[in-house]
Amino acid sequence: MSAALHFHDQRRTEAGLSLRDEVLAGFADTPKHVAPKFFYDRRGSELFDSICRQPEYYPTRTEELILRRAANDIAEIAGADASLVELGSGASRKVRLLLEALHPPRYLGIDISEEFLRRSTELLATDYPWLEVHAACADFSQPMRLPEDFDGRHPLAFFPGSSIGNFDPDEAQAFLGNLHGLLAEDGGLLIGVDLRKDRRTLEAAYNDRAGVTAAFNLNLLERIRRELDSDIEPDSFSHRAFYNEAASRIEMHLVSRRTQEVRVEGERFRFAEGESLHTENSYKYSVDGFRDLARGAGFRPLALWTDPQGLFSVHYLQR
Ligand code: AVI
Repeated sequence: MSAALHFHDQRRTEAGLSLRDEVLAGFADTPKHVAPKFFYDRRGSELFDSICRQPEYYPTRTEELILRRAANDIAEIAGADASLVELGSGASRKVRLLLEALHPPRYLGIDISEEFLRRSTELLATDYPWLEVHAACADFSQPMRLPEDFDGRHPLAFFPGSSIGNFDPDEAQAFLGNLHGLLAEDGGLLIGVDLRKDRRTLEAAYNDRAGVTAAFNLNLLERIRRELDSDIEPDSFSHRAFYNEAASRIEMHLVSRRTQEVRVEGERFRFAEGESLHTENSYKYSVDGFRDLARGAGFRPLALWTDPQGLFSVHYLQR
């Protein structure tokens, strides 16, 4: 364990972090839904890490390949004194490629899952003794501020993994607008964005043969059972993921295997057989479509890297 870790607790209980409120509101709605940020308890973060290693899930390894090839160019654009701020840091290994190329004076990892965040940032502090390592536990889908040490210090924000795709396009633009406000005048944003492609490749990535994505989706119900007063039975739901081409997104659902009534915190909710609980959208963009979105949030697209197959993109946006 490293003593060098600076920890900032920026959780805001009023800002939509409550699983209870989310489930009670989402189960009462038509169609039923729960926001994907609730996937990431400890088990969910571990399962996501495992998804990233599945052969069908191309985004992680493709983004790593792009970053490995582009790291020196990125370092040149960012400049020598840029602090690195990683959003949704989790167990990310990608940031190591950047740390090694940029050699920044300080790093801040921001994540919603405290345990995972502590573990991964402590490891970074151990492995890079020259680096000042900060960790902020925060829900970055809500407006937030950078800790003082990072304010106005030429930060480069890094938002990998196409997590931007988990917002609806309107929310994505609002989120990018918040980030634009968060960064100092000469700051930049390096962001990974999954690209549109054929249905087969996309659907395979969200229906891996080992069943890890299914377990990740169903863990949301396990979490409701563990953390709330609920009799929900995860076994009575099935994982479903498909490409909604018209909307340019993968949709994930949990489908009720039978007609059932579920109790949560004293309230009862009816699920018909085949009724779906919508748990995630994962939007896929064209390069131009994403650039337009970024411009709409005030950013200036400066550089772009993709892989030879055109599966994934990494954009450098200037504030
Ligand atoms: C975190 N996010 C970008 C992943 C995605 O691909 O949308 C989450 C995920 N859901 C199922 N598999 C991976």
